[in-house]
Amino acid sequence: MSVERTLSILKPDVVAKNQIGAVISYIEKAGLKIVAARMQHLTKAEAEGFYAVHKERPFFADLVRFMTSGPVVVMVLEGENAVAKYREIMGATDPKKAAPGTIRADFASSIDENACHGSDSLENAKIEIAYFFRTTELCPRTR
Ligand code: RTP
Ligand code: MG
Repeated sequence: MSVERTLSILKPDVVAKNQIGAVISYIEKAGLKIVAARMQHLTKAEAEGFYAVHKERPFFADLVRFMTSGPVVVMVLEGENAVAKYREIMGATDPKKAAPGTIRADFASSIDENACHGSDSLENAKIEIAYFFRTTELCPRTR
C-alpha cells in the first residue's frame, strides 16, 4: 500500500441538491484527506476534454450536457490506496448496482446523474489532477 492522490468531482446533481457536505463526510469517514478543492462551472470544452476517452460513446453528449448543467466541486483526495479506496466508496457507475452505503447508492438518482467522479487508475489520476490543478494549488497534509 502507498499514499496516492486521486481526482474527485462532486457532480452538478450533488451541488443542486445541497449535498456537498453530506458526500464529503463519506469521503472523510473513509480516511481520505482533501488536499485541493474548488467549485467550478465547467465549460462545454472543459467537460468534453475531461471525458474525451468517451467521445465515441452514445452517452457522450448527455454526459457533457449534465456535467455543464451547473457547478461542480473538483477535489484532490489523498490517502493510502486512494484511487481504489475512493472508487470503492463511490460504488458502481449505475446506482442500482452500487453496494449499499456507497455514495452512488445513497445519493445518485440514475446512471447519468450519478453524484460523483473518481479516477479509475493511478495513471489517470495524475492526468486528471493536472487537468484541474497546478502543483502549487495542492496542499500536502502533514497532520
Ligand atoms: P466517472 O468517470 O464519472 O467516475 O464514472 P465511471 O468511471 O464509473 O464510469 P465511466 O464508464 O467512466 O462513464 C463516465 C460517465 O458516463 C456516464 N455513463 N453513462 N448510459 C450509460 O451506459 C453510461 N455509461 C456511463 C455515467 O454518468 C458515468 O459516470
Ligand atoms: Mg470513469
